[in-house]
Amino acid sequence: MKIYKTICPYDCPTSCGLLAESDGERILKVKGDPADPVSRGLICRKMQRYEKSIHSPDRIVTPLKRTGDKGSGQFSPISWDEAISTITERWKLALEESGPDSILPFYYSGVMSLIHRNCGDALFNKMGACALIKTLCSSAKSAGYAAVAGKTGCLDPRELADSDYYIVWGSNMKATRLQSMPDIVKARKLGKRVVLIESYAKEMESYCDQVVLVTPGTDGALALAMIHVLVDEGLADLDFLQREAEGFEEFKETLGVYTPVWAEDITGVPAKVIVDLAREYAAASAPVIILGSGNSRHGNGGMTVRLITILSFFTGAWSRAGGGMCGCNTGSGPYVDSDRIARPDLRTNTARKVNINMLGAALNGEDGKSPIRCLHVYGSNPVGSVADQQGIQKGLLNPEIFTVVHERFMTDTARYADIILPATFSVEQSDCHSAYGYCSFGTAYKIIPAPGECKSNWDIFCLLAKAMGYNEDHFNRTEEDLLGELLAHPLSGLQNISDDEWKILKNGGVISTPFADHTDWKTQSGKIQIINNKLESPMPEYQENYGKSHPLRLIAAPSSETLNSIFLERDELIDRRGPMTLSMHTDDAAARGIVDKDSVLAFNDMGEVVFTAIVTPLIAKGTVAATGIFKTKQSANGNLVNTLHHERLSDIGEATTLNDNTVDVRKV
Ligand SMILES: Nc1nc2c(c(=O)[nH]1)N[C@H]1C(S)=C(S)[C@@H](COP(=O)(O)OP(=O)(O)OC[C@H]3O[C@@H](n4cnc5c(=O)[nH]c(N)nc54)[C@H](O)[C@@H]3O)O[C@H]1N2
Ligand SMILES: Nc1nc2c(c(=O)[nH]1)N[C@H]1C(S)=C(S)[C@@H](COP(=O)(O)OP(=O)(O)OC[C@H]3O[C@@H](n4cnc5c(=O)[nH]c(N)nc54)[C@H](O)[C@@H]3O)O[C@H]1N2
Ligand code: SF4
Ligand SMILES: [Mo]
Repeated sequence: MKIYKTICPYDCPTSCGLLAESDGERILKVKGDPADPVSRGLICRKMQRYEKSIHSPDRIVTPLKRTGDKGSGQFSPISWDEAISTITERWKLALEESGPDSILPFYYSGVMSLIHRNCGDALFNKMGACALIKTLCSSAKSAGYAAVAGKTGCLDPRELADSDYYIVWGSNMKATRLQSMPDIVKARKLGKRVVLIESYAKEMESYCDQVVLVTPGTDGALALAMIHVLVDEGLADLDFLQREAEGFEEFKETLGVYTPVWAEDITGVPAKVIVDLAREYAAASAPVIILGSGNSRHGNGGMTVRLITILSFFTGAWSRAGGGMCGCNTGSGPYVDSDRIARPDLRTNTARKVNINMLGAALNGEDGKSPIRCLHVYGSNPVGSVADQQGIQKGLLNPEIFTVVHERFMTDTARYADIILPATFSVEQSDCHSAYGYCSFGTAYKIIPAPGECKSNWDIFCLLAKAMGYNEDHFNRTEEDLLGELLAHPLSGLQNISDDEWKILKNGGVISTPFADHTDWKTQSGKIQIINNKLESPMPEYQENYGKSHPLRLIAAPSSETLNSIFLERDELIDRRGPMTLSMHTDDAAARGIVDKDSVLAFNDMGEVVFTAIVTPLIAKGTVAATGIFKTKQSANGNLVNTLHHERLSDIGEATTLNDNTVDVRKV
């Protein structure tokens, strides 16, 4: 029996270091690694029983080919040779008859370690296939933040201990930023205030001193009204703004109309609450805004984040320890050269670009481009996680489209595959991990052999490349070779680390690198960009989001028990999570004769979904929230919440607008 260091590979800001006990064949136990500089041993419930996922009896362990109708879920095992030759023959035919634009690789965040997430790019670049625009998560937030602050590092969450006032702005931290929860709890014990600005506050309410319920998609109006109060009452740090920001004077001229009374109408937040909030925020010395991604997933999401980021600069808090923003861009790294994985140099054509949020349109030829003939899905479950579920399923049923899914479990997407390839877990492969929420980086090496005939993303892409006749050396290496090459050519984030830290990376483990200098504005002009002339709307202003057709605004919130489609194989977590629920405000429920636990139908122009109602005052009026991603078999009519979501994109960042849809709801 031995204890091995490894790292959580999932899409979560921490990338926690783990200790896995193993006999070399199986993982027996998993716990948080106290030596991890970020999580310090605190990990979520999901990963405390990681071995249950790894050794789940539901794993797919051989390649499979479809034997029934598409979507019927009937498959029989085949050999790797047959799988690889079937796939590459279809690819070669499609390339010959329709060109590389007819081949669509599709991946997102199933595995976040750098090699296994990105390694397919090398093969598809060589092939000249479509390039996926990967904006399914928080690209509007990144774009909005960068529009103001460029590449300036915001707070690493470990700096939250120094803050003296906390605004948790649209984040269910209990689910998605577990390692920062102790900071919030401790801060309150020390008498510091924690305010939650949310559209759905059920999980976070008890951890905060005050809850401000805001109508989804209107946070920009709230930020503007707070700025209005700061300027109006002489609470803004004018010296700081005049010295450090571009466009402050012009922006100030526009603020007159954005009064708290104006914002009350839009946001549903009483004007007095806005005034008090602005005053408290200004009175703090080092206030921090911990920003989630929820309010960026709207048609106005980039502008909303711009406005919140601008607000964060109005008190000059950034120049004090613990003051500023957290959750945007820690400014860490880059640690390794991802081009060595993705190999953009292998591409000789200009790629056809397909936005990940518009998979249905691409598969159904609604984007006006030539037909997609081959789809290759890995590390993603688009039937569960992408907008327009019906459109995606329709595309997957098209007999002209040949679909390969590389998966660990029979997901709702895998059921539609022509060929399924069995995938590995993180402990069955080697890789490096760069946490996206912290200044940290780590390596984790293979601990146990993969069960049955499972293969890692890297191994499969190498097999496919060779069968395609691509004889670059790149495809002849092992993942350990590639990891060695990455570490041998470190980028700036690893250039000043100590010998001991190199030893950690050579043996497997996590290291932490210095926090950013929060006053080193990494923008083109070296100033904070209140006005950004590169954008279609240079002047920050209030813009409305999309959805208005139906009376209730629908948002999708993450679940504590699962992580997108990950962990759906774990009965104990699925039982805790319960049925597909839709939370709605007490008044909206009463107006529709709905009580708690009623079966309700949410509907709009896209379709209908059946949920179990949760009636609560802890949600903004006129809002409904669907938590978590489910399996279609848990749904009464096979439809999941993304049936109700349009493919529309955000204003900047080409991102998902998952929280910007409207529905009506009635009792079933
Ligand atoms: N347990 C668990 N952990 C996870 C995940 C998970 O599914 N489960 N997902 C992982 C992933 S992929 C990501 S991107 C992150 C999730 O990170 P984020 O998406 O940033 O999620 P949160 O910030 O926790 O939650 C978003 C919050 O925004 C709120 N919201 C939605 N629209 C609005 C709005 O217009 N205004 C305001 N003020 N609030 C709004 C929702 O109610 C929700 O509480 O977490 C990661 N970690
Ligand atoms: N309704 C709703 N929709 C959402 C969200 C939501 O909260 N609610 N969240 C949104 C967000 S923030 C995100 S980031 C996206 C995530 O969307 P996706 O990236 O599609 O993530 P998942 O749905 O978790 O599916 C990931 C799949 O990858 C597989 N996988 C894991 N590791 C590996 C591996 O090493 N190799 C291979 N080949 N496969 C692997 C898992 O088994 C899983 O089925 O979903 C978005 N969609
Ligand atoms: S899911 Fe998040 S909190 Fe849980 S172990 Fe992984 S990185 Fe840590
Ligand atoms: Mo995400």
